[in-house]
Amino acid sequence: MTTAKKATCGFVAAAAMAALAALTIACGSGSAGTSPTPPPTPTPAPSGGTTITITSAGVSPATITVARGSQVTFVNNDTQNHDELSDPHPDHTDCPELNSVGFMAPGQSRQSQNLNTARTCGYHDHELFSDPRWQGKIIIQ
Ligand SMILES: [Cu+2]
Repeated sequence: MTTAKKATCGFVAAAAMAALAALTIACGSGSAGTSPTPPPTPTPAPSGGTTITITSAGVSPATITVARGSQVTFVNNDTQNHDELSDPHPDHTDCPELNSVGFMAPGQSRQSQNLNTARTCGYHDHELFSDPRWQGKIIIQ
């Protein structure tokens, strides 16, 4: 039943009948030296307005608009810990991409995952969820 399929590659087809050893030389075994997944490049300060800063006054800006595919960076410049997660509390299911932010000690910054879906994502401080200072909205366009 399995008669054909020997000539999947022109080169092998020419040399084929010679030896079974040719089978070990797989046609498309492209063992190039390049890795298909480069390591994530650290972006210390996104210039496109995707940074949300937390101070004792609250999150700023409380509403931010970003392009689809963006990541937002939260910077905790407050003197206390913050734990920013997607609405709704306590399930955090609206925008799971935000849940990679999470806990930040003072001075720490954290990034969301790619925000690929056009929608509005609310977030809150999980441990201080009733305080509107730590709540905001990310509008993804
Ligand atoms: Cu919560």
